[in-house]
Amino acid sequence: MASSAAAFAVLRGGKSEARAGCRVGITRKNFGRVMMALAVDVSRFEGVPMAPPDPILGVSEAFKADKNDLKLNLGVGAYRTEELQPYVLNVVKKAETLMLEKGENKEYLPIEGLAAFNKATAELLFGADNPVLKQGRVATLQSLSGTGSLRLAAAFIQRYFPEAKVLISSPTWGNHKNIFNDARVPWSEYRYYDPKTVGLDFEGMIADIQAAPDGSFVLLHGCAHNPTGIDPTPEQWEKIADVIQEKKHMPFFDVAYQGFASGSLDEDASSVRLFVERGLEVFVAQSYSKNLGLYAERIGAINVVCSTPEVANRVKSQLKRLARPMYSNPPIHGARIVANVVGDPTMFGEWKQEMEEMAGRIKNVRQKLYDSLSAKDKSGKDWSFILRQIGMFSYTGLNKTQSDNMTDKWHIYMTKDGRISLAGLSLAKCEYLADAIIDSFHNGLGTAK
Ligand code: KET
Repeated sequence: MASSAAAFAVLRGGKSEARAGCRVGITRKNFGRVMMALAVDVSRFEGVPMAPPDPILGVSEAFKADKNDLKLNLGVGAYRTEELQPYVLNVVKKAETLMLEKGENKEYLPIEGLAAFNKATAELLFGADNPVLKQGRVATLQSLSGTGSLRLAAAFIQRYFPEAKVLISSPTWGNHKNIFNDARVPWSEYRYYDPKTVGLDFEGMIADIQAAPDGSFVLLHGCAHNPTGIDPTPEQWEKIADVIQEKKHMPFFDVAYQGFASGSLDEDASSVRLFVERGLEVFVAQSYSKNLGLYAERIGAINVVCSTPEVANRVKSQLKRLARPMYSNPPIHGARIVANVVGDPTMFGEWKQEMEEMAGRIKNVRQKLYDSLSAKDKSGKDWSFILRQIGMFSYTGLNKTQSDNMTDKWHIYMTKDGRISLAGLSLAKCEYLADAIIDSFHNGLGTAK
């Protein structure tokens, strides 16, 4: 309807009508109520404008097109080895071998996904002994990784809480706003990052959550906040929970980096567990893109902790109802990998070890980048904020112009908010990166944030 209307508009009064020759070869067909105009020399997509490149995934496209040998992709948050190659975890290969040996079929999964995956993923998140699981109070649905799980939850909010708005941290992962926009869920921002301290604006955050209308949804990053790498302390999480509880808000966690912040799966889930222990109802979107390196498998889950098992059943039934017309049911391969790894004590142990190694490699480059910056930069600038940030990223404080300088002059690809993915950095490239940052910071046109 929209495209036929657009084509019609183009021919009736749009700018193409004015172009010489456009009317040549036009035929008109009657499709019921809409009189459609078909022209051989006018595309039906005339009214479709070019979309801008994605601020994160578009960086990888630009990187691929660059022929310079020095180029470095620090855009997308994807783990690379020290040789800057993509990494498939050994436990993933093991699980896949096992799956092949078993000769499992490719029949459709139920709408809610693979039962063994849903059990494993909820246990990983909440802890296997968590009473909410024993009591059957969690609605868990396998979905299309973190993004798909967030999108499903957003559709649920739009349908059942049409008056509510979602509070999002400023700044946040670039796709959060798109997700809520597309789901037609209103959102506003709460203060999070303080450029003066290069740390958390805790008072601003609390004040904004307090000032929001009662019953708002508060989107929180479970750990390793993207893009800042700054997480609240355990005491600050308690205070955040107090305010959310007071205001009858709904906590909504995005957990895309469990295990990547501290290297410990349990520690990284402690924020979520704290809210659950208080008896609150909670949304949690999970992703296995980063911690199991299953980016392209699109494997994750949406979990909704509810006050009773009966409520959980109803919520789950509605999430399934939303998923069915969107994508019908989720893919099986990644779900089987996760179920095999998390559900098997030996493989689980091996995974934890590999994750510690990945997190350790990132910590090493973080340290080396800091050392290189401190040694090379004679301006006296304090770069120690880099060491205080955690997870895959460093939020450098470079503004857009300076970030452009990083790319245009140094062939270092990064997002324009000044975020660099340390997961895409090697020890060997730290000095080069430090040179580029120092040059961009001091000489890049424009002023630092
Ligand atoms: N939440 C956060 C906070 C996040 O950083 C990502 C991905 C996701 C969810 C979704 O990941 P998924 O693969 O859908 O499970 N972030 C990286 C990749 C991307 O932008 O898609 C990134 O920030 O580079």
